[in-house]
Amino acid sequence: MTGPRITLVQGDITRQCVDAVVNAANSSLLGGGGVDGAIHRRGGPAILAECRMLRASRYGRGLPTGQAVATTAGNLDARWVIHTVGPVHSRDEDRSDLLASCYRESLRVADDLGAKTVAFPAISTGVYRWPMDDAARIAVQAVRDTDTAVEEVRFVLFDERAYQAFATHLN
Ligand code: AR6
Repeated sequence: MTGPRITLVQGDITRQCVDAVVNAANSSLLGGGGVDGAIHRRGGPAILAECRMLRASRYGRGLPTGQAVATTAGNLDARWVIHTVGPVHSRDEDRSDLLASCYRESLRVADDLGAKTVAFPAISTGVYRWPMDDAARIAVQAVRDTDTAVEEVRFVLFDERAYQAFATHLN
C-alpha cells in the first residue's frame, strides 16, 4: 500500500485550495476561536447553517471527541469542511489515541466524499494545549497508518515552530 503524499506548508488553512479542509472544532459544532473561528469567518454562514442541521439531527448531543463529519466549505476554496474534535491535552491521562482518531476518522470521511486532497491543521495544539512536538509525531504516524485513497495530506502549520515540529517527524 502506498499512503498519501504528505506535504507541509506554513500558512493559513483557510487559504488552501484543496478538496477538503479539516476544522479543529469542538463538540458543539457551533464555532469557536483558532482554526474554527477562521474557517467560519472566511467560509461564511453556509457552514454554520449545516452544522446547526447536524446538531438538530444526527449529532443532537454534539460530535464526540475523535470523530469527524463533513459540511459544505461555503466560500472557502474547497468543496468540503471536515469537522473533527480533538482531545484537550491532559497530564494525567493518555489521550493520544483520540488525537490519532481525529486524523483517521477525517480521512475516512474524506474517502466517503471522494476527496483526494485534504488539508489538516495541527489539531489540539492551540486552545486544547497539546504540546506541538508530541502532536506532530501522533499526526504524522496516524496518517501513515491509515489506509486511504486520499492522494495528498497537507499539514498547514501556522508558525515556524509548528512547521519545524512536523518536518522533524516527517523525516
Ligand atoms: N491556519 C492554520 N493553523 C491555525 C490557524 C489558521 N488560520 N489558526 C490557528 N492555527 P486551535 P485546538 C493553529 O486552537 O487546539 C476552538 O475554539 C494554532 O496555532 O484552532 O484543537 C474550537 O472551537 C494551533 O497550532 O484548535 C475548539 O473549542 C492549531 O492551529 C478549540 O479551539 C490548533 O489550534 C479547539 O482547540
